[in-house]
Amino acid sequence: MLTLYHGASAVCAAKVRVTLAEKGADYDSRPVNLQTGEQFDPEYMKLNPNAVVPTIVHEGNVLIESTVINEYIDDVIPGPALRPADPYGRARVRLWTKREDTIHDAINTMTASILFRAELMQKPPEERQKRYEKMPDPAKRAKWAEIMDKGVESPLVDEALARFAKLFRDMEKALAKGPWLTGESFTLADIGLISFFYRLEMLECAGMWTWHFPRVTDWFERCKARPSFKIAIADHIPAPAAASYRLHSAPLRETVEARFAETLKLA
Ligand SMILES: N[C@@H](CCC(=O)N[C@@H](CS)C(=O)NCC(=O)O)C(=O)O
Repeated sequence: MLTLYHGASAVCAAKVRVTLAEKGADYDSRPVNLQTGEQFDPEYMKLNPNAVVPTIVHEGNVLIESTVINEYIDDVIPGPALRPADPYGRARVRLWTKREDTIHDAINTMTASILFRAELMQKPPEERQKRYEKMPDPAKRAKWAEIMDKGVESPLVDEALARFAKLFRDMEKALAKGPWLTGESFTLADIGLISFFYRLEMLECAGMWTWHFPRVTDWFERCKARPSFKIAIADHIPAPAAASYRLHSAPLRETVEARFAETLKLA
């Protein structure tokens, strides 16, 4: 059986859970608590030197990187195919999944500036720094320090909003030929974005698409209606976490929506 190291609300891990749910596959669940720093445990870092989730172990092989893991699962786990059989179709899926790391970076910017910062500000400065000082990537540490300092006022938030504007525009165009991002079939291209959208919804940012992109809005509602959404995403969010998202996101909703509307005008 496949072993999955994951975090309850970690969006990259949720991507892999959705793929497993779409396959109808069972897995050995190994939760990693990102809030208490279990990702920095030296034993876990032997599996994933980047100190992030997800990681899988399958037939003795360790694999990291959610996009790569999803392709591997599609190849080795029985169930419905989540990519077309023809090379051009697979390449079109790949064009979407290739963007996921940069979109994830933008999602992380929004989460850190709206939620993590507010939660960490309630702790003493030494505690705050502990959340990111062990991150192996210096660029990631610098990003966290900047966001802890400036919050949503950081120019990194503008960069993230510009990335979403481009993504939603591209999706709106692709979905004109839908119903899914690459056409008739639901694929890894769709799967890779669902947990990102849900995170933005939890951060009270859904207006970014519901106000401007009707096909994207419809696409996300159809993704949420699939059984895999409840099994792999919604059921994993603990009630106190959902409450914290609401508490910290609601006061910033109008600011973020207005900044996004400005971004759309500029882009
Ligand atoms: N490119 C990696 C990114 C993985 C990643 O950054 N995961 C986040 C959760 S979504 C994480 O584990 N963060 C740990 C931390 O913030 O310390 C992937 O797609 O697997």
